[in-house]
Amino acid sequence: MDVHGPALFHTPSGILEGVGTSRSKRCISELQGLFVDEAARQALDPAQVVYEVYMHNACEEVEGGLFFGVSHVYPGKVGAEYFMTKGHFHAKKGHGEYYWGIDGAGLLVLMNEQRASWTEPIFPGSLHYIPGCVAHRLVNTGARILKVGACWPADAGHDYASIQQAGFSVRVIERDGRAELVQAVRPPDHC
Ligand code: S6P
Ligand code: ZN
Repeated sequence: MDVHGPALFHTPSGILEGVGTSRSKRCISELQGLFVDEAARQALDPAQVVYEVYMHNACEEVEGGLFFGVSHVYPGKVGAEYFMTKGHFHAKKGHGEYYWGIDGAGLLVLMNEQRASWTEPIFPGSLHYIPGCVAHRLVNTGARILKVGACWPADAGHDYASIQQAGFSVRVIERDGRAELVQAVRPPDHC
């Protein structure tokens, strides 16, 4: 890949455009098994966007390279569970990542290989270092689109299968108008 000239990173819109950039989206229809309430998911508009990812790929998936992206997680819920990303470990487990909050409010859910989970609040200006061997997922607990920047090693890859098989050990739900962390009662995610 041969990318010349600067791309554009608009803030606070979180939109990337120009050379080397791309955009992908995940709709409700693609996320079977991700949320605990499958019946509630099926009752939603299949075309509802749950999240989009803007990417800047200036290199191949090579050791020493870097990828840059901005995730936009839409506000909404499936049943009581907030819209979220699939979440993943990196395929090269030891590779870490930086996230930073651009707009909106949410939680970064983290889980190590022993399935211990913890969260960090995301807000404009928040900075998050995700160590290697730690799965990560974005959850939008606010009323605006949650926009989060990310930079990670280009050869990190994504291990979605581990999350599909065992899920995260916690879920984020709304209870009495507030975000609450609950132990996952039905681990396997199947999206
Ligand atoms: C990539 C980075 C993000 C996510 C994005 C979507 O390593 O962590 O760009 O890809 O937030 O989440 P997911 O879990 O569907 O890849
Ligand atoms: Zn990642």
